[in-house]
Amino acid sequence: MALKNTKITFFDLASVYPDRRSLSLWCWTTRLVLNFKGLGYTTQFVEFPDIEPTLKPLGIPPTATKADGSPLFTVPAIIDATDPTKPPVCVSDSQEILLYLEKMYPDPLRPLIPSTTQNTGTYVPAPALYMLVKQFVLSNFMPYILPLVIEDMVPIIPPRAFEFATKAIVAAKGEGHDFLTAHFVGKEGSPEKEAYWKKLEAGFGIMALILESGEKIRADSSVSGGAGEFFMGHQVTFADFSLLAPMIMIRFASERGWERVSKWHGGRWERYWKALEEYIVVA
Ligand SMILES: N[C@@H](CCC(=O)N[C@@H](CS)C(=O)NCC(=O)O)C(=O)O
Repeated sequence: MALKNTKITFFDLASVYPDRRSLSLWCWTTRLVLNFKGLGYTTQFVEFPDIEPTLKPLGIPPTATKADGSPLFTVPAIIDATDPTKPPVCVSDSQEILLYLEKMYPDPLRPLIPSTTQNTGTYVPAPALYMLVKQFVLSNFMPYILPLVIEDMVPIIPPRAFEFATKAIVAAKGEGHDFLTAHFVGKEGSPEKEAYWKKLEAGFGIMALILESGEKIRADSSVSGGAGEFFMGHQVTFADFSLLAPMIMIRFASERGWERVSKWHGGRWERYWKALEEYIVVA
């Protein structure tokens, strides 16, 4: 698909991979949206210690407040300089970026946030589905993913970023901690770590159940074209990217971790990855 003629700078979190691909769930949700929409963009990779010094002078707004009351600057962020007659638009926070891109560059036949009134021509986003998946992932996947992949992830984190994250942990927990030990739950195969894998598998199990029941309903009905493997059948929506992003995080941090996940639920997640693979591209 030809790229749209947009001039967007995307600020993403760098890893040590040669293509610098991110290990960040949030950054991946934004990249998936940019890729899905076929928008023209360039990536500026930043490491943790460089986020604030890079974003602040550009006028990109912070997304939260630190414990000491100062503003917290985060990636993903974008600057959209597509319209030469207007000042560039700076947007931070993956949720805000999604809403901005969906509004500025809508694709009525492939809305990422399907609207309840999409056939009437009035755009009224119906956020419930993707919010449900996003919140589910945050509560039921994220507490387990980092401890499960941390050992494999550490060598892929740029050393300065590791030191930066360690400093924040020492500030919060005191000396004797680093980014690895703070998230470490046990060696691969230990009962402690296996218990975490079981919890993550249970979370994926609920998502499998939901996707399966949708497939069954659609297969039983007269919907043309078969069941479809996404939350909305054949239509990819942001609900799918909310589920795909943690899978990307697992796979890019730990190939052996992904080996395990990809076999769960009859290989569903390997198939899901393949169905969405065209959007998992570092441009
Ligand atoms: N609510 C934000 C969260 C983004 C976020 O936490 N990003 C992390 C990287 S994964 C970050 O930039 N952290 C900077 C820091 O903690 O100093 C979003 O959805 O974009």
